[in-house]
Amino acid sequence: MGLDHDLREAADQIRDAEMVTIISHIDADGITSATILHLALQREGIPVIPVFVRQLEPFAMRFVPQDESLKIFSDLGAGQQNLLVERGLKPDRVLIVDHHVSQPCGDGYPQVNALEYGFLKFSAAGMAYLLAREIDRDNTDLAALGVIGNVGDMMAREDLKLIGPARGIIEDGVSRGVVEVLGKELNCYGISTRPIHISLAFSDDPFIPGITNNPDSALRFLEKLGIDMKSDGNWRVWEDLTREEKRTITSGVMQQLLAHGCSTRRLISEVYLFPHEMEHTPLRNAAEYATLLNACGRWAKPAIGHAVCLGDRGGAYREAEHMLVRHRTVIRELLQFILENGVIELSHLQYLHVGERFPDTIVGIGAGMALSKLNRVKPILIMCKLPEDPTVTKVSMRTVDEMVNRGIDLQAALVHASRACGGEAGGHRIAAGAYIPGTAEQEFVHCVNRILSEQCPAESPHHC
Ligand SMILES: [Mn+2]
Repeated sequence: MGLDHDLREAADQIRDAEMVTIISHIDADGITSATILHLALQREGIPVIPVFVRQLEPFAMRFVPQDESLKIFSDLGAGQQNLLVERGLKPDRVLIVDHHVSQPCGDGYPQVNALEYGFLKFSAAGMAYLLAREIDRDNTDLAALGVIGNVGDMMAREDLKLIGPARGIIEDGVSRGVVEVLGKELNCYGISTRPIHISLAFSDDPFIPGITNNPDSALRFLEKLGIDMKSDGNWRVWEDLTREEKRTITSGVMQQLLAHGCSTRRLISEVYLFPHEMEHTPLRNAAEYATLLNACGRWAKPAIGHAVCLGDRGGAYREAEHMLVRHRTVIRELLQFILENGVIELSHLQYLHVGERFPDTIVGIGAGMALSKLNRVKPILIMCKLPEDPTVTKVSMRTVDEMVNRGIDLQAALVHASRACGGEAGGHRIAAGAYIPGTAEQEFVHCVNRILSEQCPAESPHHC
């Protein structure tokens, strides 16, 4: 047993296959892990058919063909092995490449699962990459996709960089020339596509008093530091700045944080660039690339994201860009809706029901963005109806680092509260979600509020 042994077995199983179906999740990690496997198999001369599903539930199982192909489940499958049994899939015809908690099921199916090797911050794309490299050492050019999947699954969020076995992927990518690591960058998003003041104004991690949510004052702040905002009439982006300019802005932001008594712990992060991609596009860095793929998945076009990962820079890329624009537009509308309708405040959370106006796939993102404009001390809970099943309510919760440090654990709160009403929950301390019966909404919200009050009894609101 052990990682190396399991990878060898999995690689052998793949090499023996005459045809493969890859069943993967629609998010950035699912799309990149499917692409890594797809390319590795194609290079072995094995025909591949990719299938993307929102989640592996009984209804989605009908997309799993009942043919002789080897079924590789990536970024899903570990927790749904009973469904594979129900579908009549034999263990020698299945391989699971995952990083989710495994569900005990008879002898189980062959799998390479990050969790089983103690890799807590390692996504399915990471496992897919290790497997691709096991199949052929020359597959290290796929390292960039491995990095995108890990970043897309928030594996770098807590530590402000990828850690553990993901460092190996980065090293491969660097020596292959497909990944460039910038070690001490300002922690902000949109470094390849957004005007710098917009990047700063959108930053809420760290929350910069006077700058976050305020593009005009971000612009004045940068002008005061003597930064040339434009070059040849075009807005410059973070990536365009010289080392000296970056240093000036970073120390300016640090002073701004200190002047307001805020922590500078989240100021600096590591950034992963892809030097072979075109400048000023979302393909240039891992975080923006992951958003592009998530946008494709959330708008039911994962195959478009997959085509982009496979190298399409024509039609599929243009369509992906459209998805990204649409994604942002709808998120902005959702944010507007939340702010205009207002949240209802309880002692330890604030909540709102958005009905079925917005797709449930973006409600969590909207919640996170709204929080930076509301009382950040109170975790936000947003509910929405599921279009495919109006009896079910989807719940998304978000909080901020400071509250996690003070004991808030949204995942624990939602799991506990869901149990009481027959729902299901999952996630992380800082962001979690649940599906609950529509009839239990009120009781659920109050139950979560009570649990949060136990997790963090003291109410000492702090502005950042
Ligand atoms: Mn994943």
